[in-house]
Amino acid sequence: MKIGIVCYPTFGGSGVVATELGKGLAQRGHQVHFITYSQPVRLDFINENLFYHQVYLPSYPLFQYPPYELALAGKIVNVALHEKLDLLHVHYAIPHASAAFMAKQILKTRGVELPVVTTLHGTDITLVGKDSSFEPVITFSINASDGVTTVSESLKKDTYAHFAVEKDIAVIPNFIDLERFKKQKKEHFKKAICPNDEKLLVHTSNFRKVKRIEDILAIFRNVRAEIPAKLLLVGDGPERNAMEELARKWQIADDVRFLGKLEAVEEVLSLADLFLMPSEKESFGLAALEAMACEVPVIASDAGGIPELNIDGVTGFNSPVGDVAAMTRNALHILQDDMLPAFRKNALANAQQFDIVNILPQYEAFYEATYQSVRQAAIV
Ligand code: GMT
Repeated sequence: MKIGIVCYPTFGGSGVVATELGKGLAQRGHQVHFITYSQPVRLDFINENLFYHQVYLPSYPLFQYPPYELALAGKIVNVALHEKLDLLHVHYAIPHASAAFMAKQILKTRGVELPVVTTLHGTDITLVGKDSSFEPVITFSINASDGVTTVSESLKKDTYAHFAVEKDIAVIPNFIDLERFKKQKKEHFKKAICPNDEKLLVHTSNFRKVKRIEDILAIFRNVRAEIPAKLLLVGDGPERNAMEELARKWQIADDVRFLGKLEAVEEVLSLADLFLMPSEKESFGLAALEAMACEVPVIASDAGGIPELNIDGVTGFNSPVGDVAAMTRNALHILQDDMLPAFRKNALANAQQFDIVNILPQYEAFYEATYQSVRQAAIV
């Protein structure tokens, strides 16, 4: 198939899922065309089946808010016509689903029927999307998509709860490349960070409010009061400065390192004893899956889709959002030397069911079904 993929090109989240999906599809012989405003971070190799089309946004003094959605719709039309796309897959509803709808209507006037699949990822539904300024457009463009998927059962439920969506939603969970995300031998690196065999706690995210970084620091402070421990924080975002200040205020800064954005996150995860994800909302928790694939148990909140991934008492623990005391207790339980190996083993075993090899065919089957149903409808 010739597949167009629209996504955010950024580190983490939906952009990573979309890019890894496109790379996997290209390896299986599909021709994949990425359409984004800059080259996706994980689009780090090129082959004969991978193409990248940049969306340019002309500037004009009148535009206080440059109309990205129009430029994107125009680019989709252009790529669909010239590359003869069979299907378009958009990741994250805002503004990709409505740009896809506009492109689809324009293409119709040129005799081209472009099937559109929309994958909802999380905050496009649970946070930003349900804001009254976006809600009518999101509802409309989900219903106007030819196929809709969510990354967890929980997000599917939230979509039906917050929007008047009539379409069937298929759940296709996020996935991981186990060839890349596996525990690597990094003893020298671990010794450098934890010279006295301290336990190492890790968190990776975009440092937005929704990730509750303050809870991470609070859990760490409590754990460190009981056992020698260090904390590595990977990523960057709006909360970072305030959290650096808080670490200094709580006098734990010497044992906390903010590493910023990192490409090879699997190297850091390979050192970790525990991963922390106390998020306010989390439709799936891809970062936790990456940790589990590197044999790291997870202490998390029970928000959204996390319990579908992190099995309570088996691969880690899930507690109510904000329950720092429970999260601390559970962290200390897992970090006991006689507990850790079993939790590590279970984390890896559960991560294996999300192997890209198992999930990619689900997307292929969904594309095929969507393509056929659009074709049938066009014939009738
Ligand atoms: O807010 C974020 O964490 C980024 C966001 C995104 O779409 O880029 O992540 C969401 O999508 C990820 C990939 O499907 C999920 O693993 C995350 O759980 C989800 N984040 C939230 O729901 C907060």
